[in-house]
Amino acid sequence: MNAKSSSTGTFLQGRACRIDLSVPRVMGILNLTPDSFYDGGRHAGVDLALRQAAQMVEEGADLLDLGGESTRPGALAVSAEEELERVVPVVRALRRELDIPLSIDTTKSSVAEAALAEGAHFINDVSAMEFDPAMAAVIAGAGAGVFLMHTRGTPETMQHDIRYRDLIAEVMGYLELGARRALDAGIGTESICLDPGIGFGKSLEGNLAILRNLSRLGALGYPLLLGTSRKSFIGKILGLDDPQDRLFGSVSTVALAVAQGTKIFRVHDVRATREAALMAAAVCHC
Ligand code: HH2
Repeated sequence: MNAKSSSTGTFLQGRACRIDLSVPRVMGILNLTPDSFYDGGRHAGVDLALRQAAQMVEEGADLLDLGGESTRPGALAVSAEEELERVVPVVRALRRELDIPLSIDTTKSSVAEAALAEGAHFINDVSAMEFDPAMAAVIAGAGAGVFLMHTRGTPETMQHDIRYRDLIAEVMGYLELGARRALDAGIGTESICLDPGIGFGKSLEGNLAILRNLSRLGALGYPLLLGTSRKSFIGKILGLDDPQDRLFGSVSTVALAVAQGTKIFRVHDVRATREAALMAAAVCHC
């Protein structure tokens, strides 16, 4: 199957799991970090993480995304050892306690490898496997699925220069390159999902331009993941400094993205997102 034919396909293949994309899907965020911009410190440690995961499953999450390193603008990198300590015990516990596909938000192949060995199903790499040259082979070797996101620079530097000659073309080129890296390593077309990276090296206007052009990004031939949840561009438009207040703004972006064919939403608020996405899909037949 080539990339084009997979755009009309209705599933995303992970390691030993398949996500049906005939309706929009919700990826619940589970940050195991002390410093994430919204939920930092809230779910660190196995017990708190399990409780939050169970709550998201109850609310209708289709998969969970576990992160051991914040990627908010300005965040400092953490060591692989630290990230492993945060992520691996939670993957182990979740695999024991809950039946839901797990994605690991990491750019480090050693973290990906350990989490996949514990039974994780997908890797979510915010550098589209650019930062760690060993990443693609690790994912291919485990037969896992991958979320490839556009960024420019590391979280520490990505907001230093947010000017583009043609933002949409650059994002598309970067994601195509990531998909090529994946295919060359032996990851199947049906295991690749792309993400334009809202807030990663983008201005307010850039984020809005992406949200207006999701159909163009979809034409790359892979399903799209979108992460707008409670991000600062919503706060800038609505005058809401506290991420706590940005739920309604977040949910409205989800409905608009469903109308343009986006399939998976990475969010903190599972129930609100799911209901908005399903309503939008019913209206738009998508
Ligand atoms: N956004 C964040 C982290 N990982 N992965 C993908 N694929 N797409 C995104 O938009 C995305 C992501 C940042 O959000 P969050 O995890 O809530 O915060 P932090 O990076 O501070 O942990």
